Amino acid sequence: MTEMEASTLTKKLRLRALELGFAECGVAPVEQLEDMQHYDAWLEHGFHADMDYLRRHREKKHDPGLIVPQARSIIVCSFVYNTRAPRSTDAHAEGDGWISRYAWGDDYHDFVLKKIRALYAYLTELAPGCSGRYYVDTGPVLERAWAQHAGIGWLGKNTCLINPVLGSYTFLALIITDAELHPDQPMPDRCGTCTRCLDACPTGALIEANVLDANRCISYLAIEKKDEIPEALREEMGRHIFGCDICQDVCPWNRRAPVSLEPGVQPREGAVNPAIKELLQLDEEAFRRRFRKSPVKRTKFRGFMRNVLIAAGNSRQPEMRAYIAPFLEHEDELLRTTARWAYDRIGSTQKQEDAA
Ligand code: B12
Repeated sequence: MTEMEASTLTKKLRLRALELGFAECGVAPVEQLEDMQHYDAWLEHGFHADMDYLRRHREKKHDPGLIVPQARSIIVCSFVYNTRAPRSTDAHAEGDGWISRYAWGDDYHDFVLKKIRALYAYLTELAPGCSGRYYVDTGPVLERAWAQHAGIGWLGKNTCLINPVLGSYTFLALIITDAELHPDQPMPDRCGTCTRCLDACPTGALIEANVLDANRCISYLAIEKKDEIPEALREEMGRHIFGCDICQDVCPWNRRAPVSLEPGVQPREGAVNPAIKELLQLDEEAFRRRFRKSPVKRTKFRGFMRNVLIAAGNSRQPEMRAYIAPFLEHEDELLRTTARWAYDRIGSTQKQEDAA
């Protein structure tokens, strides 16, 4: 393929990506990424917590050629999930919890995957005989690092991919292919001297610029951690029930972040600032119904209720105790012990207030 042909093909792909609803599309040439040194150091420090798959993915992440033989190009697209609704850092009622912005609508693993699949189909139409693999989140690929090399953002101090126009409320999707495409230039870092994200993280999970210790990250604790949440971190979790948006909500690049009209990301009823009391009354069946096809289902009922109980404790509302009480006798030890913690926390808060 001549350079001219590669350039035309790349332009056509970009146009198609925009038509499919992606906000950005760039191409990174497959090469050794310096970022992989940071990745290895991160694993060595145990910052991946219990996410063992990140260790298993290491070799393939180093070499995309192990996924697609003769891989030459990585096409990275971003998809805006921001909607016009409050930030976690805005004041909200003490009886309300917080579900992460990205989880207000449908599961992006489904609807963004459909879009990247369609883009891949178009690529194979334009360049018959090429091969590739596409992923949204779950593949053994360092998505944000490739996105930076594809010129669609930089790696912020909060570790998120930030784009100067779009901000960071974006999902990433990519295609690894052996097709020859016209590469973009990596995007330079524009965080400057700002440290708002580092300063705002309640658990100190951003231990330095660009380095996140998942063991302390509220998003990890509330979504990925399967068992007990360490007591020392429960208070700092505040009323987060699923994921966390703080390090993005304080980012100045998100102040004017555009919103998406995609039906899949529009908040479902009760997704924004859900009432904790109401959530404590869900049984397994009602949980499954309410969060069908939503990212929230990932925690399953058990993990979700553990988080809701912690949020209830942190709400400091005496009337919450009546809703926590049934869990004190729950057959699952995790829910029983978390309920005890929540119940006692409200008790101790009440005592402090009475004494004051
Ligand atoms: C594991 C994982 C998590 C973990 C760990 C997060 C993390 N920071 O690594 C947990 C569960 C905590 C998590 C949380 C979230 N996640 Co997540 N997650 C992933 C996943 C599957 C892998 C990420 C990974 O490999 N991390 C390993 C570390 C080492 O990578 P890194 O932090 O990006 O570090 C890089 C740089 O910062 C730099 N670096 C590291 N150390 C150093 C040191 C120095 C000195 C320097 C200069 C640079 C540097 O090099 C590293 C390698 O490139 C990706 C999907 C994928 N396949 O890539 C999604 C992904 C990163 N997550 C995503 C999202 C949306 C989230 C949340 C916003 C969800 C939420 N609201 O709760 C939060 C954001 C938290 C945060 N600040 O990162 C999006 C991010 C989109 C974007 N615009 O950035 C992704 C890309 C999924 C997707 N397809 O859309 N996530």
